[in-house]
Amino acid sequence: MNRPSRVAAIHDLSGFGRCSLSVILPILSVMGIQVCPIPTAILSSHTGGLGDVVMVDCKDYLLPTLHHYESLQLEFEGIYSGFLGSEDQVDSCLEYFRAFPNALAVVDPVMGDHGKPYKTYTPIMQKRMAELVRVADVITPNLTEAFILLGEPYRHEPLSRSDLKSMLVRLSDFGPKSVVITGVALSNGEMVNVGYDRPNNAFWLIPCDYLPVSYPGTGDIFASVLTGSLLNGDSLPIAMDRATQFVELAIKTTFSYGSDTRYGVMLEKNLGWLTTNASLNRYQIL
Ligand code: PXL
Repeated sequence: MNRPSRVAAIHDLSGFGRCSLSVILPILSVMGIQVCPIPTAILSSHTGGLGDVVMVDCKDYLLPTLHHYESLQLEFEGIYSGFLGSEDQVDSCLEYFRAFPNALAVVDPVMGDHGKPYKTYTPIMQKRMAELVRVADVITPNLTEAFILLGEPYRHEPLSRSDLKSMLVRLSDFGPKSVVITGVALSNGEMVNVGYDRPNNAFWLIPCDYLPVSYPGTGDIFASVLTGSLLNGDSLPIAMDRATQFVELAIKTTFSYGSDTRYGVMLEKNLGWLTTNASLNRYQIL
């Protein structure tokens, strides 16, 4: 193949606040991957505390767009879904995954954070997201989303390594070969991202430097770097390491400016790091 890998990115387009397609496009592009954005909804900003958001649901856009791409006989090496605007978009995403069975199927089951679902994620939406997870190769829930998928109440207390291994295995029982859970506090006080590579029965842990601050969009940034890295041939732990280090760099850069956290991380200042192809070795065995 003499063209860059191509990914269909089925996410919302939030105009302000640096999340979803606004960060996925530059990240995958700088990693040498062609992104075809397929907006699930258009919003004036993310829904995390910026007042009355204007939202247009693109539910009638997804399937005709798939049919157009099929008529062009386009090939995709990745199909990557995230924030969905409404329930029936789950069916449209399932059609995309079905149409490109050889593509890496990445589902970021965007549903909530800090123990709570996002405003637009009703219990029905949460249930339907679990259906999408079943057809994925890779899923990247944060801890809140992992508990929602497992149908268990959120646990605020730190988790043990064996709790996490059990969660990873039970999530991969849904179908995905690779499961990554982000933003986990361990019993020893460490913040980590953890992953499971089912075919190799390998559990991985990437330590994160903790700062007492949280920005919207960091889950989207993590999942896009992970997706780009996997498509570029990295192993799961190396891809997790790259994604973790990039999110950490973006957070630390932004934190140093003391900007309004609702505006997201200053991605523009750090994108270049993704072109360096640095050697990474921070991963550990979970
Ligand atoms: O980053 C997750 C996300 C994506 N899309 C929208 C959001 C959020 C998180 O708040 O509101 C519209």
